[in-house]
Amino acid sequence: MAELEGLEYGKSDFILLDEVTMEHFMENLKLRFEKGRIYTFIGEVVVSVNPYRQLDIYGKEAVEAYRGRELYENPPHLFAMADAAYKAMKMRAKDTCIVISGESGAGKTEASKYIMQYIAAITNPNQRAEVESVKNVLLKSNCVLEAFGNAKTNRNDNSSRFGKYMDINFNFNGDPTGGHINNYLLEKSRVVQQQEGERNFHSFYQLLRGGSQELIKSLFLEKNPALYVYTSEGAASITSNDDHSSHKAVLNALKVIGFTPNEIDSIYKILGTILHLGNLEFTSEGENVQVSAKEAAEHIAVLTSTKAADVSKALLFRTVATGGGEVINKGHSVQEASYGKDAFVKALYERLFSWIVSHINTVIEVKDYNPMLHGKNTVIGVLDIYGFEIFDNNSFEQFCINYCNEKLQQLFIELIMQQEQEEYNREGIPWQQIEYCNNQIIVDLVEEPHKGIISILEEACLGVGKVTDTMFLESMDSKLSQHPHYTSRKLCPTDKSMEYRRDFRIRHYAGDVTYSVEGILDKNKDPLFQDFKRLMYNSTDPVLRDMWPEGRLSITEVTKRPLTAATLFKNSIISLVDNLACKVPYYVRCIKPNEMKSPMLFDDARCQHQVAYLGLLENVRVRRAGFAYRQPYDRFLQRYKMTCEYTWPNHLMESDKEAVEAIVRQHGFSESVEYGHSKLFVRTPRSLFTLEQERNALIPILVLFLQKVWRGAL
Ligand code: AOV
Ligand code: MG
Repeated sequence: MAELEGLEYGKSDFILLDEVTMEHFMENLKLRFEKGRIYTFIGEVVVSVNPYRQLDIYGKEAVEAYRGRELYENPPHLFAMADAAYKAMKMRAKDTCIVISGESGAGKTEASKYIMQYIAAITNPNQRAEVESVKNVLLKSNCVLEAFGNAKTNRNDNSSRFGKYMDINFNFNGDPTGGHINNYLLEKSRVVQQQEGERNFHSFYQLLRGGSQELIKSLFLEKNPALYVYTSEGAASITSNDDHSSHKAVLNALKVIGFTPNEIDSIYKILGTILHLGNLEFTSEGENVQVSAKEAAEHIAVLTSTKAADVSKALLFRTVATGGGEVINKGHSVQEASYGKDAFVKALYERLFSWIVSHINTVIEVKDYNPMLHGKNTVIGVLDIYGFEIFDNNSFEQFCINYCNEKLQQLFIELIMQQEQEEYNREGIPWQQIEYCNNQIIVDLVEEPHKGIISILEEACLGVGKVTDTMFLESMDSKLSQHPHYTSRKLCPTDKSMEYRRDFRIRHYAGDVTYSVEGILDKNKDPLFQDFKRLMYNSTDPVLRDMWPEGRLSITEVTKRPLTAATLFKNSIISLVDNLACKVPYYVRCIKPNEMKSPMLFDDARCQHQVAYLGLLENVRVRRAGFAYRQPYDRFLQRYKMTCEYTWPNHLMESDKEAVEAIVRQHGFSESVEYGHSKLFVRTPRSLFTLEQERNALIPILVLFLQKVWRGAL
């Protein structure tokens, strides 16, 4: 057994605090952070503080120390929790999930990777080739998805700009047999525009800095991100990632996953197309709008396997069906053309990303699984989404991201409370009500049918006539002005035209966020001219064609208006939450220690704010009001029977429960336990530590004794 931590590292479980106050909580959290102990338990929940430096705690030795152990046997660690989730899945055949939450830059994505690495390390001891290959693809998929879905923001150099939920499937042996990735709302507006100091998705810089001369030339590019409109903002900004070496790693990962050389070519051609589109401008001569650089349109045609004339036509004209069924080409204004181009670029990237995810899914999907033959197929799901974020300018994307975090907080509260209550009822132990700060009211503000913000937004987008962003805001003001978590405010005039920039503010569980309504209807409607869809569908590149199936429709058969982006997102998040709610949940609550990405600084106020809104103190209270540890009688007995003369080697009592009572009595901690129907509930883990120590001291004596017995000496 690995050495337990000494007291100089503070309390390894917040349940052991002398008093549950914010002051004591923060003191312990800070002490542990400063001593390099970034993980602390609250029962089974892991609280993690981002160390912003590499710690030597994830290697092979650590894996061995945690493999198959009980949670309290080792210092707190992600591995301890991953092992608990794995054991629950394997031994009890339960689907489990690991939900990682915390604000942007708090360490969620890193945690999810360590958890996956641990699961990969402890499974498939027989090194079966097909299992190894599944594990390899699961691990490599991270690298690819991060390249295409992460970017440097002002809060995090490697910020996830999409939500990811990955199911790993296991067979009855507990070995991974496959998996499935669900991705949620990629922040595609980043492709065409980034805030000051931020970057586009990593994939572009990796290509431009790390791509071979030959590849770059074949895409008609040059190795310099500053030359391209879409990458120039972030060209000079530094990240902790090395774009050059990442390109090689991604290329290798794509190959390992099973993308063919042609498919990999197509991926890079799409990135190249996007960069060329970014540099393309429109000019007008009278009525006539033209593409500024003919060459760019030609390059785009080559890269997308289409004709240059068709590319120009899709960029400059729109095909419309008149009332009489006649089809005409209507020329764009310069503004319409450049708006259309941006929408096309965003769609190209989004579809590329979704196509990559679905391609990975076809490779890792469980094939030929026969439950009659192979036993129950169980799942561990790992959720790593974009964290709560507040920028100087918050828009539609932040609104969606923060709503998603609101939903997960709600799920946490429900499950933690519910789980405890249910277990107490099941075991016949009285339950004591604890007040929790419930954020349901904010969730309702956003998602309630007919009344919530998303419904009002949907209504504004689908309304007849021209509805403006300001009209949407007015509609919200009139419907929500009484809501305690909603405020609308007028800011100062932004320019001489005396137009008012208008915002609304939501009081979120994690803080107040002011959202701008500028462009919000458009982002929600997310329109794209049909002409681009047809252009892509008519490409001779099978990958592109595959991404744009609806381009097959002719102008007169165009489908009815789909649901808007926010409603689609809401539906996907609701089904995600439903899916998580039917699994046994494990939680990692990540905290960001400072805004400077510094390994030294523990910003008390920032940390305390996070502890408060994550509800960690209430979490400790719930666990403490009840019992810190609980174990089925048979398991408890198995482990500690050697420490009691009445139970060693076997007890003669009527039930395991009575035998456990004998152990507890002998060690003098009867006051701190309750006996449930099937489990022993222990109020503080200290009693268990004593038992553990005694057990450890006895093991060598016992081994010696058994050796003598075997040798016939006794
Ligand atoms: P996030 O996933 O929570 O933010 P990350 O997991 O990307 O945050 O962490 C941000 C950065 O902090 C990483 O790139 C590392 O440099 C560092 N870091 C985090 N955890 C560790 C760790 N355990 N050990 C060492 N360094 C770490 V966001 O995706 O923006 O919400 O959307
Ligand atoms: Mg992340």
